[in-house]
Amino acid sequence: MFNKILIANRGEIALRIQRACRELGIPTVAVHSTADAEAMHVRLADESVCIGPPAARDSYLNVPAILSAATITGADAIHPGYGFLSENASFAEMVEAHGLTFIGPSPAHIRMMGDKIAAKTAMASLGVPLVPGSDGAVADIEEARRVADDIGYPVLIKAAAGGGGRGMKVAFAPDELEEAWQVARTEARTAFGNDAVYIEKYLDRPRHIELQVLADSFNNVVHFGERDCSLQRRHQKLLEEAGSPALTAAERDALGATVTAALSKLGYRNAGTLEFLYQDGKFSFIEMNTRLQVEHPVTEMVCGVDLVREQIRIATGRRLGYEQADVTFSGHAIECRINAEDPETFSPTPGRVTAFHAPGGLGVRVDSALYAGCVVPPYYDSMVAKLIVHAPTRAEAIARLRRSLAEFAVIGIKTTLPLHQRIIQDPDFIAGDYTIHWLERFVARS
Ligand code: MV4
Repeated sequence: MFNKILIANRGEIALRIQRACRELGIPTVAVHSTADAEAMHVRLADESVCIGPPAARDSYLNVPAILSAATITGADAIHPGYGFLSENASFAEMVEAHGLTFIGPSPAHIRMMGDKIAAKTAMASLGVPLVPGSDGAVADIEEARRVADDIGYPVLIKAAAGGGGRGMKVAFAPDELEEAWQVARTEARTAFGNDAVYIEKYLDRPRHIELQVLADSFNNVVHFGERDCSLQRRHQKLLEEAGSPALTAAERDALGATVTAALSKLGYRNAGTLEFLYQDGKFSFIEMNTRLQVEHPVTEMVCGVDLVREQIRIATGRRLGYEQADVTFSGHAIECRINAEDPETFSPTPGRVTAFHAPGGLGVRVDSALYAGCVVPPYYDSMVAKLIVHAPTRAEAIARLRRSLAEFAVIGIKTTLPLHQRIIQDPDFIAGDYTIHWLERFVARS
């Protein structure tokens, strides 16, 4: 086991990782910017190192400062959390070049999945279903036209270096293709410095369903079921569920069997999430995330697993020690992301939290680094808390969510708590009847 772990992150996820480390008896090092000197993740760590000024590029993305902090404190592993350096293959390589362990997948797998074309090519060759589309990159408009005519309109042009919704353009008919092609290429080149693009059939009303996996260093791979992350606005998720209200246990088992077999052949290691679009009873792989995700707690609640503990054990070379048949699913979990944002305009609302009261009771979990008197700085992501509820059925989880949201008090700054209260009262939400487009329309009509 590691002697000391440096956590290269801030906020609630830094606390989440500290908690797993503490239960394993491993001391932690926090890193922080000057803006976070009073932050909870610094206060709760065994040691802390200031790594730079507020701007993330000078602190939480400052690789030399983070590696120096690990060296001077004698840390032997780095957990990157999510965001920041978590999917930076070069960072993972540098961590290993310094004789430290990167708690995550191999740099080669991080790099492969960062290239959406390489990811799709690999998954297709391993039998994972894809959306109909181009076989790899599309070189020019003539080829784009042939592919689009072949798969049929509407089509979506995507950047190989994209992901998370950046660099996508739809063409609903042949006369829109050339314009979409030019815009997508130019955006890919300017945003990512890589103008490689590919084409897919555009699915018009999918759900966003992702599968959580863990893999050890001996090609043992297990999955922990799906999360439904369809409730998003501008590619920012607001609420996630495990399991999906749209799937049967048989559909989950079949997808899980395909995915775990594929990742075992690929030699993938540590935690990963495969993103699928689900429409008309079919799953289509779109991307793979090679990090711990924000919404991992809903999976932890229904499976009774500590995913961060598992990540750390895997990184030390331990075997998983259980099989797919040992993973069981119990009840239903829902997570609300509470952001420091105006619930109507979504503009960020940094500032001082004058009072803070988190809900509690059976089946309620709050992951947050807020405390009464803390300051939410303006420099980072606006998510300040995650409220996760777990109950035997989805209906009971919604009831528990309603009472927990009513108990939750974050005073001094506006948050998205009132928006969640409205969402969970909507008949479509209560029926589980929504796609990736539902929330944008809900926000627009209210
Ligand atoms: C799609 C799609 C429809 N058809 N691909 C957006 C982010 C990136 N991860 C993939 N995305 C999409 N790919 C095909 N072939 C619709 C989206 C999409 C989306 C996907 C998941 C969650 C939210 C979304 C919001 C808008 C569009």
